[in-house]
Amino acid sequence: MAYETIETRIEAGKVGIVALNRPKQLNALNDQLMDELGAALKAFDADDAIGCIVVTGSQKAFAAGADISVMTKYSFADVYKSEYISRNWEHVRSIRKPVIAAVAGFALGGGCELAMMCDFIIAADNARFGQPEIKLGIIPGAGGTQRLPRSVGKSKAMDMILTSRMMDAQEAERAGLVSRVVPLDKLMDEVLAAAIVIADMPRLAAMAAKESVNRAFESPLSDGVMFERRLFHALFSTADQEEGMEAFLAKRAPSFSHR
Ligand code: DAK
Repeated sequence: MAYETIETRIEAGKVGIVALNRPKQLNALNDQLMDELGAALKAFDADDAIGCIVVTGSQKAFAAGADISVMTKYSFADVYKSEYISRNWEHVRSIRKPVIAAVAGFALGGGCELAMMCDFIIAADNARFGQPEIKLGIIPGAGGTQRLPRSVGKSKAMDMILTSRMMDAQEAERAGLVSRVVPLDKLMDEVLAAAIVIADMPRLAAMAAKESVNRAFESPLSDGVMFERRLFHALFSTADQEEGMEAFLAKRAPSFSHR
């Protein structure tokens, strides 16, 4: 499929990369981009060769938020009737393979929310995160008021959302918003290395781990632990569980079949 607002490629035969590509608008997110991103993510998710997906932007901007030039024309009736955001912004949440956000530069508003919808964020040392919607007379609307406090705690989330201040990469790492910070010129190398490690893991275990960690955000502890326990039990029916344990005991490298 030919895309106009994103670029896709496959690295090492097993990692799907989606790069947002509206450089003049700092990758501001519009309907076309979100539709194309959704289509690309779903295609990689359905491709058996792919074991991990990376969403990234440019060195200057992961994404500077929803496209303000589009939003400025909307009324309540427009956004409510057309299910603005809900209808095509949350595809990433339905992807079952692990998705890493590789963030350099600005990740603001919907851009920060998109990064938080991914499974984890690796940031370049020039990354800046923020939810500046309040300056536009709105609030974060793609999950920012919910995911940011779960990541960085209530106090810091309130500080960012109410003052609109940006968080730099180091603060984001200290606060737990990002898993690691790497030099800008090493970002894609580091992310690709992590993505290859994940892609080489037994696929069913990686998918189950993702599903179980995400359940921690959606349910009380006892329900989450029960969900984890059931998936843990289920993995004993996979060929890769047998292979992984036999290989460990035989002191050899495992050969996973992803079944
Ligand atoms: N939308 C459209 N264009 C944008 C943009 C954006 N979000 N951000 C930047 N651009 C454009 C600029 O207008 C400029 O275009 P030209 O003037 O060259 O034509 C170009 O990108 C370069 O930007 P700057 O000249 O401003 O570059 P600087 O380096 O000086 O500044 C900046 C970079 C990122 C600090 C600045 O561009 C900026 O503050 N941008 C806006 C950031 C922002 O406010 N983001 C939040 C957007 S609101 C909803 C759910 C979710 C949302 C909405 C509704 N519902 C459920 C209904 C989400 C909302 C948002 O994300």
